[in-house]
Amino acid sequence: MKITQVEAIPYAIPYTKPLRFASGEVTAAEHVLVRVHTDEGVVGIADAPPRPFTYGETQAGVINVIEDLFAPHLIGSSVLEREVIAGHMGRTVGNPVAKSAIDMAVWDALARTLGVPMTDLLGGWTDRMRVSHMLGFDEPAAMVAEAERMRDSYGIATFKVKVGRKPFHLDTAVVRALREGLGDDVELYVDGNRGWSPAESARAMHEMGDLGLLFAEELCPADDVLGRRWLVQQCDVPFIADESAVTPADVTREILGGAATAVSIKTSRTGFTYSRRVHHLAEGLGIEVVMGNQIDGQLGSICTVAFGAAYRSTSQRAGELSNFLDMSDDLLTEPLEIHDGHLAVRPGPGLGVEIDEDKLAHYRTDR
Ligand code: MUC
Ligand code: MG
Repeated sequence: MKITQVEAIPYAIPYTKPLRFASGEVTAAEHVLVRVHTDEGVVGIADAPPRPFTYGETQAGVINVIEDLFAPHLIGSSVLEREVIAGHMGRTVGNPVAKSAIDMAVWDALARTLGVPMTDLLGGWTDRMRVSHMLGFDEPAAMVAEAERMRDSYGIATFKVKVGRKPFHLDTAVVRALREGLGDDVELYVDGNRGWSPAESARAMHEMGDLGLLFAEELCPADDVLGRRWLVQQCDVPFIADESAVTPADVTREILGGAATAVSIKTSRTGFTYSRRVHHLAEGLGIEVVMGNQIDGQLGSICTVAFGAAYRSTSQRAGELSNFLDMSDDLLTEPLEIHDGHLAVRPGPGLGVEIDEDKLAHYRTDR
């Protein structure tokens, strides 16, 4: 079970439909595929999607930190030593996406070595999750058409609407059009990616008060400390901490400080090791969790559903699992499929997915 090699491979796959939101935009998946090889010939895989606008990481930076700082320590370690590996990576500050990809690739190598599916190894609660689709900025009619397409083609009935534009009426008009167009059977929630001030957020939430929203997420910066607490206190739906709560300690601080009342778990930024800690913490605090999306491709999405399906509380709400539908292609031999609004885990050992070597050769950018 000893690690013999670590690969960090950059690749780029264009989006058919770029995603735009208050803190940035993504037009191509410029990610890093991480592969951890063991002396038994097992290969664990995971994806690192750098998000400079959220965590400051870049594709080149992810590769550098893995090759220069993490890989030398990993070589010779056992894939059972997940806590030792996490502890060593923890000596480097930041870099959540790079650390998480290593962590999940090590877990995948372990699960493949044991011959068990990842969800079973993590917790084994269920084998699928309901899917929530993220709608990026556009005109109201285009966003309604997109949601209808997702509902009609994939059975998706939960939508996270990107908000945070100025003036805020641009976004409240979209949410109203979605509710009117799709009716009361769909679940809607909003994510501001810190785009509004606390006062704008409060006014926008008031204006959408009759639209039956499920949650509000990161409407204003958590650094607006008192303003955000004031906003959260008057919010009548759970207020999700996403990019303001990257570590378990951040979650504790944000929840106890009144900056949020729920948390988004993203395996791309907390791997499996720290996502478990966030999940346990949320259970102890008695707050809701949502499995979030770091603008993941198919490999990242299978990690999210593998974790989300493993536990009762992480599989209650729809998980953000459909971003890959907006990409022009992907790297897996058998593409993920969403049916009846659900994404299932793969039954094989580990994550149960394999990389298509021809596709990787085509999209990798280091050769
Ligand atoms: C989200 O939930 O915010 C956009 C920025 C980011 O870091 O993740 C995405 C989705
Ligand atoms: Mg968010």
